[in-house]
Amino acid sequence: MTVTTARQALQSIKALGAHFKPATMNDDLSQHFKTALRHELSQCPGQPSRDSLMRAAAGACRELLATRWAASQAADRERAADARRVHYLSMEFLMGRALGNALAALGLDETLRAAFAEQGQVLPEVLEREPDAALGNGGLGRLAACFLDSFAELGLPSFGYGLRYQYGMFAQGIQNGRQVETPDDWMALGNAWELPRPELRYPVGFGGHVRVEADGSRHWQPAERLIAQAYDFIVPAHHSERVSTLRQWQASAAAPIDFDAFCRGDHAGAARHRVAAEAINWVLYPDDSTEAGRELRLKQEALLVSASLQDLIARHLNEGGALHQLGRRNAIHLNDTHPALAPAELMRLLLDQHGLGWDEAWTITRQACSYTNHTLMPEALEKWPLGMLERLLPRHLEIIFEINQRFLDELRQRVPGDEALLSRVSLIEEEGGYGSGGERRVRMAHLAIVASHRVNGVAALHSELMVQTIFADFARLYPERFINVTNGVTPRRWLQQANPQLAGVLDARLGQDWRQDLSQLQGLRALAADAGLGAEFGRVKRANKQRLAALVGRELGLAINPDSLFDVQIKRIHEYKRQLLNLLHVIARYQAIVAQPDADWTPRTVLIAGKAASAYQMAKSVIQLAHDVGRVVNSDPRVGDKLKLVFLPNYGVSLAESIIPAADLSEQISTAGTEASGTGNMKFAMNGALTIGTWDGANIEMAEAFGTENMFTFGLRTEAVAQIKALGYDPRLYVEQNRQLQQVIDAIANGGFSNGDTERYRALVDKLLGSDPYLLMADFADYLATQQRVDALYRDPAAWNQRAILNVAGMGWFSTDRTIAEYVDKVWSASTLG
Ligand code: 26V
Repeated sequence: MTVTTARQALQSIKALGAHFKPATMNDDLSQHFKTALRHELSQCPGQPSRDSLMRAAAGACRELLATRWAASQAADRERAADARRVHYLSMEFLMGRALGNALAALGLDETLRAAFAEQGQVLPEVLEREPDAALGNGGLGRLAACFLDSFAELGLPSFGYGLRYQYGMFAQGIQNGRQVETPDDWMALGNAWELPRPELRYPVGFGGHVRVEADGSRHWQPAERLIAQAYDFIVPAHHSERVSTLRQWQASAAAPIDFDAFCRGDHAGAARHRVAAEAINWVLYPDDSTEAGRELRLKQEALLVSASLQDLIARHLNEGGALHQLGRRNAIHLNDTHPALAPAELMRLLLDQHGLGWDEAWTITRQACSYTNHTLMPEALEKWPLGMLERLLPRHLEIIFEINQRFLDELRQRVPGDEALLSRVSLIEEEGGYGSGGERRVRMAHLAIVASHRVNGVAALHSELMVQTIFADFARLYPERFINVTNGVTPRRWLQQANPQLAGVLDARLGQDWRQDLSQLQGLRALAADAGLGAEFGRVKRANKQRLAALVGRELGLAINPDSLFDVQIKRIHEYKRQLLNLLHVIARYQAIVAQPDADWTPRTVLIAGKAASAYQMAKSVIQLAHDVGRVVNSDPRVGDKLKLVFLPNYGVSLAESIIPAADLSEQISTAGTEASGTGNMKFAMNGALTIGTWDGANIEMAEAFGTENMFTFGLRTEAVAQIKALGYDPRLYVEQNRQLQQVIDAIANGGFSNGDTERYRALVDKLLGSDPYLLMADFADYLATQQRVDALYRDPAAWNQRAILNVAGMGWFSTDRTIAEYVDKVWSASTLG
């Protein structure tokens, strides 16, 4: 590895010419706050509500940060010639709340704590009034948000580019144990963190045809023209006055209302095209398993890409950059394939609008572009039907065909006679591919790879599997293109803000610099056996658990015991993540307790939270089973405190911030080889939870960092999974040989948790006994045995706390500051271009 600490990270980034000025922290927030509060109160006089205080505080921070933001932009402009700017294109940024982060960044939380106290309010309750900006589905979106924090912190000249969704991730309600989805109207009361930029507007076209001019040049005549306008979401640094930008696009129709239709009284008809344009920004797609809305999704992707690239080119030219330098001065990063139309759009802009020739345009494109893959699941690899592209983006399709033809021609020279290879790597999938419905489709990942100078996976194992499986042909052809950059999380949000008490303990032992240089956590290693520190860890955990228990009481009316072991699994509900394996363990434990109520049980509270994609029936069935099992277990008088199962609804960033610091045990139990990285695993370990996990994703690197003996690992490893499948896996054999497993499955199948209804879980049980593609049956026995080792260690608090300290001590590597420094080193700096 080339970069080991945040200090080195800073060096790399300074080499890019970043502007980095330490914060002075003397801005007069109180003055801004008082003015903003006066405005709030002029509208609703009397004692200010928590909402008014929250808005006044956000307004005040915004004033201060907007000034810093302007200075950051000016500094980057001055350095444009020697600082390569990074443009991070992502359909998702899962930002969560911003006020607590802004106050921490400005170093003014105490000032506001006092100001709120004057109004009879406490800070955390005011902060809770802010809705989450939930503009992402899960890990990929949250990673992008952590990246923005590190961009600011490290002073990296950069833009995040996304869409300004009106409704973010759906709100999850539970009715009769089932998930119900409702729109998340997160901006209903405004959004203090965005600065509208009416002067930054770009045209974006759809449909129409391509006109061929007399000189052979080609020009697209779109049938529909939209305008994309910028809204800048501001992201503050914590140890400097830098403010980074997330630029989000809002679509509207270029044409005004149809006046004739309006005058005829056809008001809806007069505005139909406007509604269609605005629909692009309505929702974040929560679903990767339905056909519905695919066309709208493609329009979203095209709008993001087109507006962002026009903005980039305009800035480059305004700053005096020459076109041929565009790729050297600007990095364009594709966060998965969702923005993978970018190379086609960049080629179009360079060829058709700026008059470059193909070769020059292609050199620039390949210099600029890089791509991160976030999943090996074949069903998540985007492929767009040719018919749809032809209809909406005819010029882009032509360009994709030409990229493909030149790429395949080059290959024919390099590897003559291998037609099978050509058809495997072609950007165009012929009819008959998985889920194609008999249509030809563009493989977006192939486009991203061919157009990028670097392609990376997000954890060591994932990057290895990526080049051995889905991208094996490309990796053989272009080995130097494929690298690993292991994910991280921002310690500012996930340690400092989420767990202020633990942060205090770290400050007392290590000083405060770990916030900027997380590798300093390793200083805890020498203190792991210090009984005093162990006791402090224990006290902090106990207090966090008490707060979470109070939240569970408030939200669900359920009493949980803060002295029980808090065993937590929070993440999107997906079969490969195996929440069902967790439930099988809960059922087995329940049955064992009922059989022997007087045995010496280690009390446990199992907490699960997560959303299921709205069309993903199997995931929804798992949520229902969690509720059914919870109802039975939690109300059984023979069980009492020995076991509780809690499903916390409406999982999101803010809920994670409450849950993670309170966890004793972190469940990271995906089938080996399926979880690309995981980042929740990192947040838990950083907060002193121990992990029960498979040898998968970043679990592996975490175990290596803090010692495999300090993680509860279990289950088949990747090679064993492949082997067992190759030999013909039969889940029934495992069930027949394991009486406990047999009883668990029987109880579900026989309606033991569904009031005798044997239909409810038939599909779920059939799948477990039939194909069981994620090998729950094969891993069950080892999982249960490992859970017993967890119980045993938990009964020895000193030993448990010592391990918790060692876990935290080993997490220094997993900061996004280190991740971003690696991207700069290996992907984004001009030196990677050769
Ligand atoms: C695909 C689609 C398809 C269209 C509809 C919306 C949608 C949304 C997301 C996806 C792909 C999601 C891939 C993803 O989130 N991967 C996660 O990335 C994390 C950050 O690298 C990583 O820690 C997780 O292991 C990985 O599952």
